[in-house]
Amino acid sequence: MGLTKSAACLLTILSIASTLRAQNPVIQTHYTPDPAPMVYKDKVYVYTGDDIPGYDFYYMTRWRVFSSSDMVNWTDHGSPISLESFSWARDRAWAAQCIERNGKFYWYICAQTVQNNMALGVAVSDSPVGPFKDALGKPLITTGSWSNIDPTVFIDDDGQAYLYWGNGSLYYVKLNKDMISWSGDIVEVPQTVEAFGGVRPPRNPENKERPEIKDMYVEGPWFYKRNGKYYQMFAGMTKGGECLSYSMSDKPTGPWKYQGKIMSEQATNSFTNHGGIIDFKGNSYLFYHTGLLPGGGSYGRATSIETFKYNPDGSIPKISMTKEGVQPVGTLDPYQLTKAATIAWAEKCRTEQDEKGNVFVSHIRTNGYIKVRSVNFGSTAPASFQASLAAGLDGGILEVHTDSLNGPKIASVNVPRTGGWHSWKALTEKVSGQPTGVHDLYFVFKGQNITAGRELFNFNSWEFKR
Ligand code: FUB
Repeated sequence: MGLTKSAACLLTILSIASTLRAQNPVIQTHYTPDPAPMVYKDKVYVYTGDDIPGYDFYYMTRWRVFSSSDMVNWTDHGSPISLESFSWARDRAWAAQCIERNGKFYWYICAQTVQNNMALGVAVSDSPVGPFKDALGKPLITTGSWSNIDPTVFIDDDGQAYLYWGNGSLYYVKLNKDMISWSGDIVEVPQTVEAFGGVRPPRNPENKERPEIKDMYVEGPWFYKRNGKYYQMFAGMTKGGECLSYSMSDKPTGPWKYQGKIMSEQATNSFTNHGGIIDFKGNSYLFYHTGLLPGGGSYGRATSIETFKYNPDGSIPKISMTKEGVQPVGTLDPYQLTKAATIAWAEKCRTEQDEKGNVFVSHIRTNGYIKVRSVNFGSTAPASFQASLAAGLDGGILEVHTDSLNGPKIASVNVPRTGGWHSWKALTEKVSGQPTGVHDLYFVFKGQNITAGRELFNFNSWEFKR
């Protein structure tokens, strides 16, 4: 039976309303697989890969980093490292994790070497967002194995750092204090049912009847400690794809005890899942990826986040993916210069990085928009709004609305041709409507006359003034 016109109209309204509430995937301007969150000072940084859908494999050439102080507005810091940063790497910029030690940031990556196996490398920086450079000029771990992927790193309370990694097998080494060398042997963790819920069945072409596997360690380890217990989250196996499972131990090197699945049999639209867990501002968060960003799939994955509460015994509950994601844990100060690439949700635009590393919003089209959540105007309304904009051709209009796409319009900036797509001009307009208190802001992009359907302008930063 067909839908009546009014039922169809209601469904459209409900679907638009749910898109406007959506917070997952948290980045819409790029595909961001293999999220690795890091808390540093009052911010969360998430280090991700960069999927390029359309290649029918995990074709990845760079890594990306984003930061947030409220868990909903994410600032894009671009791509500080790529395969080109490592002279020994030729392909497969796969999963990675960054950690801070003594004011330096160590970003452990994996990549395919010129000898055609996989190896782990490490890049170093004085800042969590780079610039990073290859710390060694050669791999940190290279054994000629395809298993050398997905590094995860943790520094224990006694100062000993551990690097775990592996696909199919799980390995670790003890890192030295310099974080770019290691001591002792590479240890392979025994794969047992007790440790990881199951074991990989032996490859035997005769054995057509494969035993059903409840779970097993596949890849993507995430190693951390909480309340004296060590956790090893990993991509496990479930019907038709990967799930997220975990094991626990009283020691950093095991023995591990399988605890169960955290996220399993969800409609993620991706064969793989890969996660990271942090505590931030009193909440616990699971970062994972799905293929649910439009145009995505198993080779176009994007970071999502859910909040959860540990059970009193430290075990992790089952977590379901949601479209709504997480709630803000802070507000944004509109009187500070904010990069336009600080985004809670974006449509019909992307972000881009110039040769100096400046990240801005680009590919802006008519009726596209950026949503920024929880903007606190305080008790005195702003008098003016200023934005840094550039247009190589006709330009367009940047409208600022509060609360919803069609909410009160508090400013409207006509963007002229500025002399180039990177010729930034600070344009100021009066603010109307006296906004005070906390609002979501919508920066809505409009074309003028014949510009509909084309790229309108680039957007670098914004601020309000009293
Ligand atoms: O992103 C490429 C690979 O897919 C990662 O290294 C694995 O963990 C899986 O997510």
